Amino acid sequence: MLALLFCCSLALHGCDSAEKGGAQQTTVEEMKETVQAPAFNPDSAYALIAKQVAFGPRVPNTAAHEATGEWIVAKLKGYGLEVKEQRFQMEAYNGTTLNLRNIIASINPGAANRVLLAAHWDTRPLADKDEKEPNTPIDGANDGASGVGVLLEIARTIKEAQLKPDVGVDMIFFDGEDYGQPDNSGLSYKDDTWCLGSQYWSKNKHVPNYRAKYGVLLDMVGAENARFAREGHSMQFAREIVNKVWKAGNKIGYSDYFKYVNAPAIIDDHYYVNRVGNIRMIDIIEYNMNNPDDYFGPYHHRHTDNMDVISKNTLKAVGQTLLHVLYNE
Ligand code: AHN
Ligand code: ZN
Repeated sequence: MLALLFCCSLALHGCDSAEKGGAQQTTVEEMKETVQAPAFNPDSAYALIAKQVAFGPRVPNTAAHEATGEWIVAKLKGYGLEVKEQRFQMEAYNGTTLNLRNIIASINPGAANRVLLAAHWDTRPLADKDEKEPNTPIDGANDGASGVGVLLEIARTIKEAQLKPDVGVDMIFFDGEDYGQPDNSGLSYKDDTWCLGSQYWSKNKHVPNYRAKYGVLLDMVGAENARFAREGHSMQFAREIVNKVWKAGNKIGYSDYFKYVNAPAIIDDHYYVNRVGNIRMIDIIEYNMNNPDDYFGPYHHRHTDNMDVISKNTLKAVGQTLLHVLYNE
């Protein structure tokens, strides 16, 4: 849909004088008529998260991981997206060879103007922050499954909707994000042990010379009362995109979630997409504003990261905000 421009002060003051007036100047952005995006269904997103968790922990080199990858591909194809898979191997911090798979899906593949959405679909092989059973894998309902659930539900919503966004949408489901070196591994610190799938993709795009206007990464976007702050690398690489998304979230009623608060920079998939892949990407990631000792929520890398932490209200806030952004590009 073409953005409809109108000059709101024309009738009262005449366009020229209003513009020269400075204080009354209206930016082009504000003069665009807002497109109403279709409704994001949080019940459906919740079910898509529960389904992933039911496979068991999605740890690379396990049957549950393989089966979940197949399921994500089948879901995307079922929603009419064009799907590409990247299978590759990388070595983990502890020397294990990981069999990994990035999944890339496209809506409206012919559109030149594109937005890239991302989430990681693997789960951490350990619960290294948990006092109990720190060496067994976690459900990763929030850390992993929530972002995937929101993306799949966005794909389903666009498929079902009569009105489509003008912009093309690509979705990347990164593998091997959460196999990073634990703090207490006893090994000397190694760089670049997290985010293996995004490191691979950033060097080996699924399409040569792939370009997107910008990207949005979702990580831990499902916990009850989640707060999303302006993360440091997102601000450093893509401040205007943070502003755009936060403005959208606040405008449509989710000011409890999208906070105008700055948070420290973290290494997450968006870091490699920005630094190595040369595509600006922000991270929507929960920030625990009340705990100076831990960036993340109390369930993080613990066995409590299960379906009990997932809130449909949070899923709705994130999913509806992203749909609003896509439909207004
Ligand atoms: C670090 O802890 C360095 N990065 C967090 C990335 C992450 C882990 N996201 C989910 N799990
Ligand atoms: Zn994690």
